[in-house]
Amino acid sequence: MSQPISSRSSLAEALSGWPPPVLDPQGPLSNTVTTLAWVLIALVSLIFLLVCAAMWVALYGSDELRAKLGGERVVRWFGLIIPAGVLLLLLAWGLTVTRGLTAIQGDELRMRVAGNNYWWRVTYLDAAGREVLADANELHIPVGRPVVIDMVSEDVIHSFWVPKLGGKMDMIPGRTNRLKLQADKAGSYGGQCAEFCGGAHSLMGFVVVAHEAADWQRWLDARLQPLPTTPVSVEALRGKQLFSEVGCAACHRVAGTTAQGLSGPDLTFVGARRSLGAGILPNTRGTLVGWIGDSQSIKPNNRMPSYRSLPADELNALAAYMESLQ
Ligand code: HEC
Ligand SMILES: [Cu+2]
Repeated sequence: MSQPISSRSSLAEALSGWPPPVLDPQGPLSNTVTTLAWVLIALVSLIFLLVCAAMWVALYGSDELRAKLGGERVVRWFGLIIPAGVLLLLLAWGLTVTRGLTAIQGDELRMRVAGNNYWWRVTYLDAAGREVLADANELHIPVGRPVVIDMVSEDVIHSFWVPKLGGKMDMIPGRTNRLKLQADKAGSYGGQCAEFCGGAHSLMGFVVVAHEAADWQRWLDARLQPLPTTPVSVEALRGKQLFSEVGCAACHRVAGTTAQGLSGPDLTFVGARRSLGAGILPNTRGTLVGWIGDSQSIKPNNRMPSYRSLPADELNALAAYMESLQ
């Protein structure tokens, strides 16, 4: 998918919706979670006030009042029966309203997202769970249709969180957890790893881009077309050669080429991404050059070596090749 350069040239725009606001639900599933949160907050506040009042009575109340409220009956009711009842009711209600958050109906879009230090492997699946398309750090979804995401981890525990669209789900090595998301409005929604996973954890973001249903289908169809085999410019061609010569291909996959490395993000469509480095930089020629030349300064501890010894023209050629991949 080609985009005008301007649409990915400013960080604010690239990462619109970031940092993700926590109490601004934009879909039915996050609505449920937010309602649950507000009811709990309201109830807890009420109980807190009651406890404060009881403490006030205990400390400053008249002897008469204290005698009245200090009996065994009061303790039995307010110390045992009412708290137990309130907790049981809340548990039952919470379980009921959140059941819909994970139930599978069958018409959902299916995806798999794998947490990695410090980026996200994104796979689109068909209804039978077969892989259709590989990408990274960005999820494109249709508006108004629930998306069921299988959450896995390829190293340590991560947590996938897009507050505006749905709940938060841990990614645990050796397990598959499920999370449902749904967006009601087109737009981009920021997400963030919500479980400390190592040095660059706070720089492990991503974007969910919600398209109108027809636009999304067009987007998917375009991505499933055979890829162009010749780079768009001489510079990009030079970059393509360098990509295998200097070893990028050992870690990165570019579909339709000999680059099939899997330990880094899939770069087949990297030129179309809104951001680089898992949601931390806008995607421009300048940031591509900066990232390839010294990603360790930009995102300390990330798993890609800095290429400080490459001359500027080679960095530029590599960046041109990256830009052409879309
Ligand atoms: C040792 C494996 C390794 C090698 C070699 C490597 N990379 Fe990476 N690369 C990674 C990893 C891991 C990331 C993800 C870093 C992060 O965001 O935490 C990454 C990220 C990137 C990104 C950003 C992708 C995105 O979606 O944000 C680009 C572009 C990139 N690499 C290009 C290159 C180029 C060009 C080379 C060769 C000069 C190269 N890489 C060599 C592992 C590698
Ligand atoms: Cu993480």
